[in-house]
Amino acid sequence: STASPSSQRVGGTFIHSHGTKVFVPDRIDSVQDAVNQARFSEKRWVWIEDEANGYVRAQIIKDSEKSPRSPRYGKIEVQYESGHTCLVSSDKVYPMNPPKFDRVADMAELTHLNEPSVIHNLTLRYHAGEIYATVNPYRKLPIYSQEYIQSYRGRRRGELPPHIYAVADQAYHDMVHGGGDQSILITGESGAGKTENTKIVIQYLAAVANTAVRSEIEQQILQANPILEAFGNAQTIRNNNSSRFGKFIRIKFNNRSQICGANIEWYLLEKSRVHQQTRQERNYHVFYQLLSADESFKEDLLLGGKNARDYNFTKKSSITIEGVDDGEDFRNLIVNHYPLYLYSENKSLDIMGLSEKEKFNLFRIVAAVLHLGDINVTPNFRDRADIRDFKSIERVCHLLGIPAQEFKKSLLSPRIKAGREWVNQDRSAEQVQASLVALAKTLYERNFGSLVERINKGLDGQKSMEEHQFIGVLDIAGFEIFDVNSFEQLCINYTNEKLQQFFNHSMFELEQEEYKNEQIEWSYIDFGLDLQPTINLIEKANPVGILSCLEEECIIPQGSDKGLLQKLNKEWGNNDKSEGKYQKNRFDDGFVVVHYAGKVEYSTQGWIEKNKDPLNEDVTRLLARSTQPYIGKLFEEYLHDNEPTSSPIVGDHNNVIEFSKLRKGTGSFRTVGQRHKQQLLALMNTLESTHPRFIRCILPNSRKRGGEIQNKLVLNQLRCNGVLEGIRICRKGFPNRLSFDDFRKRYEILCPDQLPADRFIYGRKACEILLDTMELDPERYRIGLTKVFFKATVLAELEEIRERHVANCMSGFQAMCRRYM
Ligand code: AD9
Ligand code: MG
Repeated sequence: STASPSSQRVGGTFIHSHGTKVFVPDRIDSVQDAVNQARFSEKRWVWIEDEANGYVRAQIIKDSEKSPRSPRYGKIEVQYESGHTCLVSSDKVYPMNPPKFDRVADMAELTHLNEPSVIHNLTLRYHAGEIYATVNPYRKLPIYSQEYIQSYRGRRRGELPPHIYAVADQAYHDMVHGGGDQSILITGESGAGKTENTKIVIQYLAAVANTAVRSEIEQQILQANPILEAFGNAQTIRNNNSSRFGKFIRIKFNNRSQICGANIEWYLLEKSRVHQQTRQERNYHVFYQLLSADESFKEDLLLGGKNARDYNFTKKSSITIEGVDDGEDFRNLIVNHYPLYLYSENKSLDIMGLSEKEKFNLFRIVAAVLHLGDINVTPNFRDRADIRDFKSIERVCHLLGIPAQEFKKSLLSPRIKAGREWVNQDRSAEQVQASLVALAKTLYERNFGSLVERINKGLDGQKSMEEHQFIGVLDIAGFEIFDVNSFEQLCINYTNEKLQQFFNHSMFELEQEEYKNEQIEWSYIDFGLDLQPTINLIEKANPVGILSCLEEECIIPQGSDKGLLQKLNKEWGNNDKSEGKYQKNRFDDGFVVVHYAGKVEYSTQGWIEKNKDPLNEDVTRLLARSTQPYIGKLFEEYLHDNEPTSSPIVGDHNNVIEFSKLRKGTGSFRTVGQRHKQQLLALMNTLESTHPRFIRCILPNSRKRGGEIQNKLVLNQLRCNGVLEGIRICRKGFPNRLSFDDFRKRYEILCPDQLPADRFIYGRKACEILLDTMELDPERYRIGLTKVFFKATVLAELEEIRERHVANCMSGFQAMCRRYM
């Protein structure tokens, strides 16, 4: 594939906005363009809001009546392309950009900056293979070749069409030239292309930032991805390789701007997938990969002769993914990245530097989790649980290095504290089942955490001492609004609310910086503040926000989901404290939060449990003393946990499960919510110290297919990913600008004879004269030191006038030609 980006362009003007340029051609070039333009100009085309399709085209037949008494007041008569005419409310009608704006590279440049125009433009670009302003193509495009990398190297943004390479290159360029640490934030909904683009950014940086020989560290960084994906990705309805965790990768550079290390931070691994998946989805890839491994390897993990159809945690949902060979993936995982048997001598292939033992331990846990899922708990007499198949227990215990009898006893009848005494309490079958599931989830998550830690150790080497600057790449799930939204959605939406606030703040900070530099009249607005009430509602400690309230409810002995909701309603329900961001929900089983992306109804069912993450502590104490050091380390905080503690013992509503005691200290947080909040605050601190860049990925259709774009789906994402929020803010400022010179060149034609040709006139003065003559409302533009700034839509109108003017001249010219031919 040798296609290279073309940037051949004919005469015209670059209009600047947000540091980017858009090209407006001077003359209409091809016949087709001229025809399109003429057709467009004949009629007044608009977009009409439409329930089913988002927006449809129509033309205005008659404007609304001015008099409020007229029945046609506020109603516009339009004709659809089908020929059908009707009256629509004027707030459902949006102006359409002339065709010359079709496929404009930067959305912010559209002069009619409205939702339908953005979608229309994205659609046109998508079909032309111009996927950046990012739209997932779902097919291989010849745009990631070496030629491409070379062509983007060191070029200024705007010189070449938008591309993820351009963003990566700018970040690198800015870092090298004294711009400090950089970050690239990639968001979008599941399947939109975040992870693919993250990999592309890292590849690009590895390609441009090294010396001739590819260093070991760069290979390690590139190889970290397949390892993380095996353990943290799974097939879902939306994406065959869906990341079930968020990550922030820091690429570290030395003072010669060479890569000298990296670090990965992870967020919110979806633990529940370990024990349940919907029918068309899968468990984490590694389960199927391991079960497709060579028999000799499986035998050591007591999986000999078995496959994914044999285990409870894998057999209930889909087993294979079209086009994916799990066996081959496993060989790639261990041979290339974990040279388990073949090349263990050969250090150069042992890219991540894991020892045999370390590799085996990772799979030891995966196998143990599979075996845990197969322990069959049955009710005994008087509702007490029993496990009849002792072999199933022995398999797990063999792998985990703990005594089987004790494990069984701890499961069926754990020690709990009653008053001052420790007593054994019998459990029901459901309770034992639940604690097995909780153990499987925790084992898997801790294994994942330990893997990332180990990868980080490899990536950091001794070279991290040289760290001078970094470029961070964030790949994290976008806003989620499902039919039923739970605690997981609150965590992810809270994250996105914070990221959006950061976006608003930094983008428009820059914008306003430019206003200041140009000394135009403008009173500063902090657009980040718009989102503050929602953020307060979620994270504040006083008044007690949602997370803190949940925290409290998890501590008190009788805490319950109902109790949580009652407290929230009491705290936030009846007053203006939340500034309208908190509302009671319809069924009284949860609440509604007004996010920037829309209202989300959360159901609070199961929150206490989800947040506390209960574990059978008798079992965790056993694990802490495992004969396998790796296992012991995963649970080391339980090692000296024999003594009754003075902190209140937390029982659940049935008062039977002994929850993790309240635990403070480094690394282990009390609850899921608290861990996430801390991590998020740390992330935001890091991001705030960088120069950020934002990439919004958009899923074109929900069928995992190429060449198709679904309007409504795209519209929803634009709303959720803040593009429309950005447009809203843009409208308040002066999004379009032209240098004095460009403005004069382009629009002088509209005011013939105003500027004397023989006399030199200073740029600013010339602009003032022209703008005066045009009788433009002074509120709609500002004259800076070097540029004229316009409110949204002003330039579009000027363009239209200019177009008509040029067309008139042309027809006059043609008439003249005809006369003389
Ligand atoms: V999730 O939140 O992890 O479920 P992502 O990460 O947003 O999601 P991902 O990057 O995994 O989505 O992309 C989904 C699929 O789209 C990939 O497996 C590819 O098949 C496809 N894709 C995405 N981007 C590109 C691209 N630039 N070129 C070709 C792509 N295919
Ligand atoms: Mg992903």
